[in-house]
Amino acid sequence: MALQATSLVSSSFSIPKEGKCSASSKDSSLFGVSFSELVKADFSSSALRCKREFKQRVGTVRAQTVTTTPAVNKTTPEGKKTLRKGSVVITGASSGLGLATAKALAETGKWHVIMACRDFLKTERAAKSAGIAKENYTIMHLDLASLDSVRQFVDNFRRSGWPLDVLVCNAAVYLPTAKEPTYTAEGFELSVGTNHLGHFLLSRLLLEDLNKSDYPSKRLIIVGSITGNTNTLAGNVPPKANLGDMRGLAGGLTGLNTSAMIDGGDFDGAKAYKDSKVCNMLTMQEFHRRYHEETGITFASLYPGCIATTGLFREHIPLFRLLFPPFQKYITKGFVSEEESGKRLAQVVSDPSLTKSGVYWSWNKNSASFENQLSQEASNADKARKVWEISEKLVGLA
Ligand code: LMG
Ligand code: NDP
Ligand code: PMR
Repeated sequence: MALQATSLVSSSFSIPKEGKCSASSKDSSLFGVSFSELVKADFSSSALRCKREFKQRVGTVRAQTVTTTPAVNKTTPEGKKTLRKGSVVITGASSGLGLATAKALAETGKWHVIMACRDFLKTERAAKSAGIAKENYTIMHLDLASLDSVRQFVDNFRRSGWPLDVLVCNAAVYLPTAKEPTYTAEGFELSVGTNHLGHFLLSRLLLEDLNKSDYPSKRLIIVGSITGNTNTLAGNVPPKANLGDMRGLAGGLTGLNTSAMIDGGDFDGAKAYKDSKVCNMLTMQEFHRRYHEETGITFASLYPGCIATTGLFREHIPLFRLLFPPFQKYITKGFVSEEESGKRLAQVVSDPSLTKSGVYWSWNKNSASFENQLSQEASNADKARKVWEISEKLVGLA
């Protein structure tokens, strides 16, 4: 009975708070949004048109250089040209969504996955136990909580000779029980420093590499979340995301003379995570506005579903970790397995029908993708510009 009642709620409930929600969403998890037309781009014809040879950028470090091939490189006996393997960098591919996505992509045989992770051994073990074939992945060290490490990763990646066709900014930390802030190498509060600022620098630097790729559909994907969107029920569970006037961000989130929180308020680890997700979603849109037309790169974000079993909740209290999966499975119905979430993100990486830029993807209960609506704050163009401008100062790009 109770389950029926909640599923009824979940199929019809939406918060009409910001004027963007439909009254009868068909989603399983209270997205409160309307469906939009999916764009059916003709991927294969653009692949055939693309004949530019991939030019190896770094010829000096021979030992680490792999042979790369142009995007359209093989001709079958019937005379049809086929696409070369795509090359995708996924941050935080050592567990959860990132690992499941790496596995899903590697299994197609069409992708080489560069797993950009802070713990090399853990990643190697994870890749092996997930059964990812050796020839389909490479591990490279990246600690997003250090801007030096981000720059080092970019150098190493360039030396490796792999092209960059898709970049997935997936890694994150969530510190819901922390009483005091902790900090990155440069002294930024750890959640926003890792989830947003580390990725901001990484994606700004690698934009150039994406731009050089001759792959027919180049993409930059930044993982967002429902809990950063206050136009949903999940986004209204306290503490709510709110960037305020960003005085804390402008002050460098140091927690010394300025606040460790973006809005300048008292430290709250759960809020810092949700704020960081808002920054992720705003950054994707600002990239789209600034670079989509000029580069043709697809910029996208997504909510992959509630993957209640991942390492993201490792810092939460044991009772939460015990109850959260059944709560999401049977009450909110927002639960999704790691495997399913990996397939979803893999779609955003490679599905020919998901080439539209500037989109925040979500999935309905039948696991069909749709363009979701972001909250007012997470779609505010002025805030996006401000996050961009402050962030580029903090990471040393401006
Ligand atoms: C904060 O607390 C912590 O303070 C912070 O440190 C951090 O951990 C943060 O987001 C992480 O959480 C959140 C706390 C406050 O939420 C809880 O911990 C909820 C536990 C209480 C459980 C209530 C019963 C729910 C159903 C029982 C199911 C059993 C399984 C339990 C599994 C628990 C896993 C979560 O949260 C609150 O203040 C509770 C009130 C939240 C209400 C959501 C607000 C919605 C606003 C919109 C109103 C619409 C109402 C529609 C009704 C829909 C019906 C579902
Ligand atoms: P996990 O904790 O399983 O994965 C997070 C990954 O990020 C791990 O690989 C972790 O590495 C890595 N990471 C953390 N800090 C750093 C760092 N400083 N440098 C490099 N890598 C780092 O969580 P999920 O798979 O759940 O999270 C993946 C993404 O999905 C996140 O962006 C999250 O916000 C998002 N998301 C998750 C939801 C969920 O319900 N789980 C819902 C919506 C969005 P290590 O293994 O070394 O710890
Ligand atoms: Mg939430 C109605 C649906 C729904 C969905 C899809 C989520 C997703 N959550 C929902 C509802 C609720 N949650 C309700 C009604 C409550 C109060 C009981 C609730 C509570 C809750 C907590 C305490 N939920 C949480 C937490 C966390 O600590 C997680 C979090 O906020 O991390 C930032 C979380 C989440 N709920 C989700 C999702 C996807 C999360 C994981 C966080 C994320 O990556 O965004």
